[in-house]
Amino acid sequence: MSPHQIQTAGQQSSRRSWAEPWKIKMVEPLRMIGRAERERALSDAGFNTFLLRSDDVYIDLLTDSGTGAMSDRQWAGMMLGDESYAGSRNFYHLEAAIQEYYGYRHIVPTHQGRGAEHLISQVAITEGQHVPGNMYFTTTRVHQELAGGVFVDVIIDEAHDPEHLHPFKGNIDLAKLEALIERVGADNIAYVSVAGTVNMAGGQPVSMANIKDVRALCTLHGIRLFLDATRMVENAFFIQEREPGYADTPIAAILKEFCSHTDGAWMSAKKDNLANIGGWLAVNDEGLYEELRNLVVVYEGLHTYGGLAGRDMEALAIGITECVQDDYVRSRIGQVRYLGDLLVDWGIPIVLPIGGHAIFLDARRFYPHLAQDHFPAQTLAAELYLDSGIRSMERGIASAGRDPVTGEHQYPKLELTRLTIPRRVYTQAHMDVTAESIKAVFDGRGEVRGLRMVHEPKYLRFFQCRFERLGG
Ligand code: PM9
Repeated sequence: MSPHQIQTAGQQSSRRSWAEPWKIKMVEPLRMIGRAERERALSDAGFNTFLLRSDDVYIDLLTDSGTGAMSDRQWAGMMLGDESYAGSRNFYHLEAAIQEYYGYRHIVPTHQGRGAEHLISQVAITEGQHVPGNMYFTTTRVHQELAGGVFVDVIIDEAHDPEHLHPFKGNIDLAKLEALIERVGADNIAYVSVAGTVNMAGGQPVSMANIKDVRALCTLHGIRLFLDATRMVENAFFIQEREPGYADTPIAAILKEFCSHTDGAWMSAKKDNLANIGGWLAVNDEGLYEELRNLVVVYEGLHTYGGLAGRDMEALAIGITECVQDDYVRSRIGQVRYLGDLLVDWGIPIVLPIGGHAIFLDARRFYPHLAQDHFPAQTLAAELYLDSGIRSMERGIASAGRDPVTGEHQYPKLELTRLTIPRRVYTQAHMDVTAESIKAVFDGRGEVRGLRMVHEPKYLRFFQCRFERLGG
């Protein structure tokens, strides 16, 4: 473990390397286009990496969402798809897997995470109610706002500091939550929205102690507590590693214990669950389930498929059993750390501690001469693509969008460029190539000018907005 990493409960004194608990059976060729073609591709994409064609990308670290490699068992499961409109047997496999590993009673499948966010927001939020959460996430917040909710950030302050080494930077600040309850009243709080891990903070975990405290506070005030379980398996790994008393508890058991402190969860199954598409909602309350099961037929599909093919549900059910295996999670996070450690050793500013799914470059420290209005994190993503064809994602001012009341840009403290590691896809050599390209961009940082936004869509603007280089 390198010196910038925090001390952990189960830390080994002698070096023992991790290796992936799988071998490669099928490969997909990669193509690297030349610098002049990359210039053209980036300009055609309006300097937005979401608008690049994947054929023009070399190593794709845009997202870990739906980009993982499925196992031979998952592919075999695809052949067992029961494509009946109603009551597909694959739904019952999925339901059983979620019940076994996450522990919730009732399951509603959705086409992906935001389908689930839409349903829970429509059912659980009344116009004007507040929704406290541990930092915003783009799609989560937009659905809460479209349902009339007002998102309130109640994460601990350390989460907004990219250099702070707090072991659980995803924790909810109990004092902030209590102050909100005091100010608006428990009836004006739709639910508490807790994500494990916290994507926008750098993939930072929530501790078991914190979720228990939040649970107790919610119970005291009669407020529901829902979990964004998208990367909760990775969160469980950090609890095992860092929280006293969990070093010998399997990740699967930690996951189930954590979920038991919440009333339900929504899920983008394209991440932890190792599926290329899919999502789900899970709740314990019978009445709430009845409402969700009814609404899903309006927006997604019947309650036994929710927008998914039978074969996708089968692959997802198998992915759930695979993603909670300790050796798999250790190697997955080990690969993220491998990349992060290289960058730290070379003095490149990243969010610490290194999180679960990605390395987040700190664009403020990378380009201290660029104002936030000039989109430093977007600029960095563009420069990295130009250098090597590696695709990353902006997680700063463009992602934060505008304040729904004032219409002004929201200025997040964190201005980050995310290098997201797909699951079971790239090798250590790809991480080396990535780190070397970042180093080259870092060495040329002084000459870089920023961007200005020239096209801005109304919703989730970061996906489709376009930029031009400042100064032409
Ligand atoms: N996250 C990501 O790349 C997909 C694109 S949004 C930039 O990080 C959380 C914590 C997520 C998430 C998606 C969703 C929505 C909910 N919660 O993409 O609709 O990270 O399946 O899930 C993305 P879907």
